[in-house]
Amino acid sequence: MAALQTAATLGFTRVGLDSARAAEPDAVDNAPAIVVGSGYGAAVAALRLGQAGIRTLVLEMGRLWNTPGSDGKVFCSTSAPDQRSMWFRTRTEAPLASFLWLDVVNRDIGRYPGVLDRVHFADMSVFVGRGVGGGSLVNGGMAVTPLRSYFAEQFPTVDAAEMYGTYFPRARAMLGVNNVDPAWFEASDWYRFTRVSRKHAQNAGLRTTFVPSVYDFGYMQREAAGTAAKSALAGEVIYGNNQGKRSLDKTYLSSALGTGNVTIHTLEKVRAISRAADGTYVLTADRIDATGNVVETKEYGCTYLFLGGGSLGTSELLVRARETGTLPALDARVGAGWGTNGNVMLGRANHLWDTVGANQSTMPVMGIDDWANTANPVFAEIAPLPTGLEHWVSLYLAITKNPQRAAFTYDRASGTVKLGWSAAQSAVSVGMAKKLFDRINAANATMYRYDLFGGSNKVFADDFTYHPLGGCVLGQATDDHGRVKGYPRLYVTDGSLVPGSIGVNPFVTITALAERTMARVLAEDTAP
Ligand code: FAE
Repeated sequence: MAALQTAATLGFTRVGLDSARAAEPDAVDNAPAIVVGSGYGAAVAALRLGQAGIRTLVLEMGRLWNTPGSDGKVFCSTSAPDQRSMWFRTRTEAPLASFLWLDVVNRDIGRYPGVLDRVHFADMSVFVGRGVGGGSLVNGGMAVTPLRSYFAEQFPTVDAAEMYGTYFPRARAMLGVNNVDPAWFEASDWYRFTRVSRKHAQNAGLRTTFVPSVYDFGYMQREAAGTAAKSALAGEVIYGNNQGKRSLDKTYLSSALGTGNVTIHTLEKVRAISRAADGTYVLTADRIDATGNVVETKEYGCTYLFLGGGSLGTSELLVRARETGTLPALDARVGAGWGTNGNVMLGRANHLWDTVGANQSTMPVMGIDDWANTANPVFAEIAPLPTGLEHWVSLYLAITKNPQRAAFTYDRASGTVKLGWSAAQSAVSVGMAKKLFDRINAANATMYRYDLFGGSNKVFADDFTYHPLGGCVLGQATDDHGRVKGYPRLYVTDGSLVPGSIGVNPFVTITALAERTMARVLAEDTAP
């Protein structure tokens, strides 16, 4: 972390370039390689470029989360969120909007570049992390490798043997994936909620499976024993974890900065990409201050450009570039193939004797795995609802095999990029989740909760996703290694490569695909 703090505060001017560039105007900063964003795909790119000795600049629109606030903590708590919680909002917009229909979850906050964003489109909103580390700062840490057969179905042109033999293991090792100790899990107060949901799934004849995590379970056990400061056991997750989680700033990005070749600029949002006559790329970026005001507009030049702004960020940049004519030769499939990974959230009401516990860890460790049910494939993670009080709620995030896809389009009048996902497409995910949970309710004589997602008795939260995937699908908008069609030395390394669905939580897949891209690109494209 020390390396990160030092390097990220360094200025960045004209790194790694020879004298041929010296004649360029002062306003232009250049690097051989630029990486947009600092989430999973971007972090892999930055590390592997840095290790290859290529000077690299990372441009991240969020802030570096390393400075404690007045409470002594870097991130604010979920129960008393402040300005650090959300990206330029005046009120938080938590996924779980209410309890007993009461508006007791969300809070008024000051506008600030907070760590969690909820990006609204017409019929879908998308939660994303903002800051050095992207989604790793806010996510639930579930580090799941997809079923090999489903990976092969989604990526028919990728060598699955190589992925499962080389890149998935490499990604898991680098991310610091570990497993909960089953004996500790069975005895722990903090996972009673999971054991209750497991019992109810088993009563319906369903299979459950442990899922690995990037949260350090050794640390969590010390939290439980009272010998370490509580984070997962103190309700921390969607607004950041102050301890315990191996987010990217502690893994890939820290190593990237350690190479001495990588620099990160924060609070700089890339808004346009074009190409100079000599084939290099030109990026226009707005530098913002803590109030969101643009304090400077910068231009950067690079030979190699890696897009890691996530499914939304990368799709937006490329759709705009194609439609405004700055990169007119981009493939027609740029912007297409987007999906929600079939996400639906829901709650069930338990019987009074089935207590879920006042103590709940925020890190899920188990899923109900009914993916093999070809009539209705669903993988549902058993999610926590840590309120500090017994509430008898079992919460789930279901990942359904929803085949629906949508596209991003450019709206000339507003200059914005829209997402064509409709409520009818979400209804497909709901239908699948309902089939599974109707079974569980029938087997346990339980019912759904109607009070958790706003005042309209909504049972299935189908209007948001944690897993935006697609928009620049591998093998369609790019070649089989993330090279963007039509533009040499332009690459995509993030979740936009995944065609809308991967059947499990996606960051291990995104990381492994980025490792595969970087191995190929460094071997073939950057040779002198
Ligand atoms: P991502 O991590 O989103 O990073 C993109 C970065 O680029 C961000 O830092 C942006 O601020 C930045 N950016 C975007 N546009 C620009 C621009 N124009 N200029 C400069 N910077 C830009 O991308 N997944 C799991 O596998 N397991 C989980 O347990 C899990 N839980 C989740 C819980 C929550 C609440 C959320 C929101 C997500 C969760 N996810 C989980 C999803 C996971 O975090 C997500 O798939 C990855 O973070 C996506 O990685 P990317 O590299 O695509």
